[in-house]
Amino acid sequence: MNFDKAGFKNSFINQLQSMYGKGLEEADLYEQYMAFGACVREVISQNWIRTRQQYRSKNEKQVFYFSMEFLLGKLLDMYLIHLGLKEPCRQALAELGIDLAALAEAEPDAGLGNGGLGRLAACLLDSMAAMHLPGHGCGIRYKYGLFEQKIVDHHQVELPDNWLKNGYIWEYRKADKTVEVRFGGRITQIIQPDKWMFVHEDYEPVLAVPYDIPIVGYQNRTVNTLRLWSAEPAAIDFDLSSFNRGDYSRAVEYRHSVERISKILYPDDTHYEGRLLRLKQQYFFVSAGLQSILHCFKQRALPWRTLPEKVGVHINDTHPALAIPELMRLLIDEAGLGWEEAWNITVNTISYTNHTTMPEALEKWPVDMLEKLLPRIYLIIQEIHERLCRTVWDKTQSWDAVSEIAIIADGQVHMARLAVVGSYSVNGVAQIHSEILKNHTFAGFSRLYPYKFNNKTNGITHRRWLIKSNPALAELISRTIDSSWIKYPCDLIQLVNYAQDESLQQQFAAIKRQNKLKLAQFISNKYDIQVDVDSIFDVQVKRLHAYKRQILNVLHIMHLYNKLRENPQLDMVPRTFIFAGKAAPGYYIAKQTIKLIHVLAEKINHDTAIQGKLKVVFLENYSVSLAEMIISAADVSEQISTASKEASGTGNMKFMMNGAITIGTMDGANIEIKQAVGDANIVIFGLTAKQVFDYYHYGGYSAWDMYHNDPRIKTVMEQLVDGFFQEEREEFRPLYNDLLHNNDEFFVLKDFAAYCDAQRVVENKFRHSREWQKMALMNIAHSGIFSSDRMGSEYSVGIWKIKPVIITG
Ligand code: 26Q
Repeated sequence: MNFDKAGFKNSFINQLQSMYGKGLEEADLYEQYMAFGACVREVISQNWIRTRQQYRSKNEKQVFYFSMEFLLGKLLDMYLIHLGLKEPCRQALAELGIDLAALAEAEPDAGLGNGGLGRLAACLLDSMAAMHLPGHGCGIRYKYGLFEQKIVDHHQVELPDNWLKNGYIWEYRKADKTVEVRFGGRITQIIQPDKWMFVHEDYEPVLAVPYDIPIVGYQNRTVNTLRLWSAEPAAIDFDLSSFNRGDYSRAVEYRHSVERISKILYPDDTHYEGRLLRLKQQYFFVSAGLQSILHCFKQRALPWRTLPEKVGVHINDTHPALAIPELMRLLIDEAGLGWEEAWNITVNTISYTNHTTMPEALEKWPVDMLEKLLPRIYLIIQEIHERLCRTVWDKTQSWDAVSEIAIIADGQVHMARLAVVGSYSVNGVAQIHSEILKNHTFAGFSRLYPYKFNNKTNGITHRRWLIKSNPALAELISRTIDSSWIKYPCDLIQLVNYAQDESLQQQFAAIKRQNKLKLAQFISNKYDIQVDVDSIFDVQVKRLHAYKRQILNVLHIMHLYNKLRENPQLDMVPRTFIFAGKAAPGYYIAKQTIKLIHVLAEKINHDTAIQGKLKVVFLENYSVSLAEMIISAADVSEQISTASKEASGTGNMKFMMNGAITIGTMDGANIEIKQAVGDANIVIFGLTAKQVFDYYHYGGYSAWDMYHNDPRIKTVMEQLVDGFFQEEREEFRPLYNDLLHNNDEFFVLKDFAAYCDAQRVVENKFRHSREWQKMALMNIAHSGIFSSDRMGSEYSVGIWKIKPVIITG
C-alpha cells in the first residue's frame, strides 16, 4: 500500500482538531490514540465496502460464526500490521514526537470472553480474513466485558470492565439494520384450511442494534465483519400495548429490563447456571443474527431450499443453540414453509462445535423457563424432541436408547442434544476430545448419525501470537528461513534444519532473554518483586479451575521450597513460577487457590535463606494483552490438566510457537503437540485418559494412600492447615478437604510424584543450554500446524464447503 507520510500527518492533525478541537500539544495520549484510530478507520472502510460489494456480486456461500464470546484484545497494532502500515505510521508519528507503542497501549482490551472459547472465535475470524474466506462473526456487544481482577489482601475482587466508557473507535453503529426480538407473551394457533398458523401476542419487544467491527485480512484487501448486537428499548406506545395508560414506572422498568440484556458477560466458563438473563442473551443475539442474515438472503430472490448453499451458521458451543428452533420459526412462521422443508434447510445450514465433555458444563434449561420466555421456540423444541424420540423408538424399540437422546428430560431441555440433532456437523476440538464425544458424551447420537461427527483441532493466529507479540523472534525466523511462513505457517518446519545451528540458538536465546527482561521490569514496577532473568520462567496462565490443576503446580512449589529450606545449598536451577488467571466470582475453591498462591509468594519471596533460587509471582487481571507479554517471555509452559478434561487447550500452542517447552499431561491438544514435536521436545507425565476413566468407573483410587505412602505429599498437605504459610490455619482447609476427604476428584495427589519427576527432567534439560535452545527451536518449527489458518481451512473445506473470494481493488 502506498503511504503518503505528509498526507497522513495532516489527516492525523485534522482528526485531532475536528474530534477534540485540540492541537497536537494539547491532546492527551487517549485523544491522540482516538484520532489516529480515526485515520486508520478511513483506510479500512474503503476495503470493507469493497469486500461487501464483491461478496454480494460473486454470490458465493458465506459463513456466520455465532458465539457468545469474542475475546479480541487490542486491535490497533493488528490492523496496522495487516494493512502493512505499521512501520510507516511508526515513523510518521515519531516525527510528530509520538510513540506508536504508547498509543497502542492506550487502547482498551475488548475482553468480551471468558477464555479459550472466546479467544478461539477471535483467532478464527482473523484467519478467515487472512485466507480470503467469506466468514463473519455474530455476537453480543456487552457493555461490560469480563470483570477486571484486582488482588486485595491476597483475595480476588471483581471490578466492572467499563471498556466502552471513552468510546470505541473500531465499532460502527448500524442503526438502519436494527431488528426486533420478541420475548414472553402467548401463542395462539389458528387453524387454516391447509395448515396451522401461530400468532404471537402480548410479547415484550426488544430492539437489537448492530455494531460492526471490521476484521481486516493480512495484506489482502479482505475485510470481514464482526457484528455485535446491543439491546435497546423499542419505542413502543405504552398506551397501545398491554401496558396501562400513563404507567410511567412500568415504562422505566421496561427500559431497564431491556438494557440489562446486553449489559454484562457472564463470568463463568464451566459451571452451567440456568439464569434467565443468560437465556435472554442467547435468544436475543441468535434471533437478531438470523433475522439479519435471512433479510439479506431474501433480497437475492432465491428459493429457500438453496439457503444452505449460500449461508452457513456455525454455533460456538451450545450457547447459540437456539439458532436451531429460531431458524425453524423464521422459516415456518415468517416464510410460510412446512415443517419438513424447514427442517431440511435448518439441519443443512447449521453446524456445531462442542468445547467440553464435563457434565456440569453442559447447558440444560428448565422447561418452564423456556416455555415462559420463548413460548413459540419451546413448541418447536417439543416437536423436534418428539420426532427424534419417535425415530429412535422405531429403530430400536428401546427405552434406554430413547432416554439417551431425549432433548427434553426431567423438566429440562438438553441444549447439546438439540445442537447435535439440529446440525449437519458436530466437531470436537482435538483428536482425543472428538473421540470422547463419539464414544461417551454422544454415544447414542453417533450410532444414529455417525456421519455428523468429526474433529477440527484448535489453532491460534500466528499473526497475533508471534508477529505482533514477539516481533524480534518473527524477524529472526524470517531472516533464517525467509518470510514465506507468514503466509504458510507450516513453512516454519524449515527451522528444523537450523535447530542445531549455534548462532541461531544464541540469537533465539538473546531474544528470549530480552522478552524476559521486559516482563521482569513489569513485575518489578508493578509488584516490587525482583526476579532473576536467568532463572527458568515457568508459567501457568489460564482460568482458575480444579481440573486445570493449578494446585498441582502449587504443591510442587511447596515441595521445592521445603527441599531448599532443608538444604539452602541445594544445587538447583533458579526458578520463577508465574501465574495469572481469573476465578469465577462464585467459585470458592478457585479463589482460595489464588489466595494460596499469594500467601506462598509472600513467604517464599521474602525468605532470604533460599538465596533467591525460588520466586513466585501472580500477575493480576489476565487478559489478551498480558498474555502476549507473558507468553513471549516463557521458558516452560504448564499444561497439566487431568487427562480427558481439557478439550483442547490453546495456550499450549501459543507457548510452543514462542519457543517454550511444554510440561504436560496426555490431554487435549498436548497429545498432538507431542506427536508434532516428538518425545524429545516435550515433557509428558501422569495418568492417561483411559486410566482416569477406569478409576472413575471401577474405583480403586485412594487419595489417603498417596498421603500415607509419599512423605513429600504428607508434608505439603499438612502445611496447608498447620499455620506454616498462614496464621489463620483453617483458611485452606477446604482445599485440603477436596484433596483428601473428598478423594481428589482430579487426581492431583495421584499425579504428584510423576509431576515432580517431570519437573526434574525439565530442570536437567535447562542446564544444557544448547540442548534447550534446540528444543525450543524444534517447538517453533513444528508449531505451524497449530495456526488457526490450518483450522480455518479445515472448517471451510470439511464442514462449510466455502471457497476463498479474492477481493480486487
Ligand atoms: C455457560 C452457562 C452460563 C454461564 C457461562 C457459561 C459458559 C461460558 C463460557 C460456559 C463455557 C464457557 C467457555 C468455555 C471454554 O472456554 N472452553 C474452552 O474452549 C477452548 C476452545 O476450544 C478449549 O481449548 C478449552 O479446552 C475449553 O475449556
